Amino acid sequence: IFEYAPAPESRDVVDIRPSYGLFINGEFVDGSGTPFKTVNPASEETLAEVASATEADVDRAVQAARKAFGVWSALPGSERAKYLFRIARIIQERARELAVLESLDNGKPIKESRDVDLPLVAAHFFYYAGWADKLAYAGYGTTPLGVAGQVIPWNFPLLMLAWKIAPALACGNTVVLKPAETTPLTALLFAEICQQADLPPGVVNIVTGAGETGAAVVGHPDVDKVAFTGSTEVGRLIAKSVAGTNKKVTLELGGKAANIVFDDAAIDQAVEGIVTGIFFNQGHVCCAGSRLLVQESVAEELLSSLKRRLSTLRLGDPLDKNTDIGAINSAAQLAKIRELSDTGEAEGADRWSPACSLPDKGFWFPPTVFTGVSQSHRIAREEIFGPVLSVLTFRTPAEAVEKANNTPYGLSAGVWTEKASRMLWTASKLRAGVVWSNTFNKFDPTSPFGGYKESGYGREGGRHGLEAYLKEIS
Ligand code: TXE
Repeated sequence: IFEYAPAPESRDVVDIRPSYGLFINGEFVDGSGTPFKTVNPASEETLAEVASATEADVDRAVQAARKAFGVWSALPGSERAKYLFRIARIIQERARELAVLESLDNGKPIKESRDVDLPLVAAHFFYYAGWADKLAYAGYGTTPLGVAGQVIPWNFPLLMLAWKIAPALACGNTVVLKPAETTPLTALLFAEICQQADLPPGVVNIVTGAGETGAAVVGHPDVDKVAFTGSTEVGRLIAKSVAGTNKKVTLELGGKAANIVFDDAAIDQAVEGIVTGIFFNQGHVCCAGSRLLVQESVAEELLSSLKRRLSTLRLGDPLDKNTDIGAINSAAQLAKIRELSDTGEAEGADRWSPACSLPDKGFWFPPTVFTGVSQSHRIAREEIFGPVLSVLTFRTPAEAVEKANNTPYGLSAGVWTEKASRMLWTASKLRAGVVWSNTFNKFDPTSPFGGYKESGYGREGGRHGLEAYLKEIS
């Protein structure tokens, strides 16, 4: 750890209200449930009190969305595009405010919310705005589904909102979206942006609350499409609850991605990719490269280089522009990371973290590497969703593929090699929705994203992401 001068971003760029209502039919209204508090995970201070939507509130939101569907779906695609372009531009104009609020509510470093999340959020609205008047050429039907019920997690609050809302609106659907209970604030600021863009009332509705609110959205009989990103457990519940209905469903669930490093890889480049793969966003990433599979002959060299690199990471205040590792999003998530890491040690793996002091207040976990991990260990099988890397070794490409695929998940993977033939062979054998080659955690609105096996089904992003929001071609 080396010395550096703190460079804090100003918290004053964002005006956080003491309390927030639900956003229904273009207005902020009271919720009927007991309001809840959202806290800054880096300090545990309360940021705001937020309304909780009951089943009756969700019903009001769905009715508003249903009514707005008539108007919105009847607009020519070029008119819908204008609104989406306007929203995209306002997001760019207010990017600093949104990034600071995202870091305050989520705990992620400002350099990530500012340089990764916000540019991608705007890019999704620009990208799907571009599709709105070209759907007929895409080879899909051009008829929207109706009202989309969307439930999102806390790891990329605004980006997950963009993944869900931008394609839904471009295709002519209206939405009722429920943000996660630990990170509702940027979705509520987005609601203000919808007002600023003069979006017709009811096209976007935001209902805040816990799991019960999410269940009410998903279970509402007048919702035509369900889009969920979150845990595999809740994904299963949702799949069961919509079984037998006509609702179209996409589920984006957990992961346990392998990041495979072959002996001919550019080691320094691979080290950067491993760091990005698992320590980006504190490892709160469904496609995180949480299992490093390294070829035995280069394992020692790679690990010592990785440990050196980890010793330069700065953990601390998410609003400091130098910070690489921010806070864990909640006490519950911290408890889960601790529990699984302790299991790693108890099952015999070797634990290592760079010297780093953790702040007294807030939820923190140091970057952690486990070596000597075997495939049966819980830390090799279960999603930790934190800054914890499990290292396994392999001797042959076939063994690498066998280990990489030995997981109930199948969201993503990374392959590091200078040989194109090896890259292509390995990628073709991996059962994962995304395979990155000599890079990791690269996202782009033009690329489809989604899982195999217990990582869910359906694709979001790119041209494929439109399919989820349109009726099949008849
Ligand atoms: O997820 P939940 P949690 C994984 C990760 C993490 C674990 C638990 O491993 O440690 O899940 O996180 C709403 N019907 N991922 O508990 O509960 C909930 O309010 C409808 C991976 O936060 O799945 C929130 O808005 N909705 C993941 C959203 O679902 C319900 C991202 C996600 O919360 C509901 C997050 C219900 N019955 C966690 N119960 C990824 N794929 O990126 C809860 N919700």
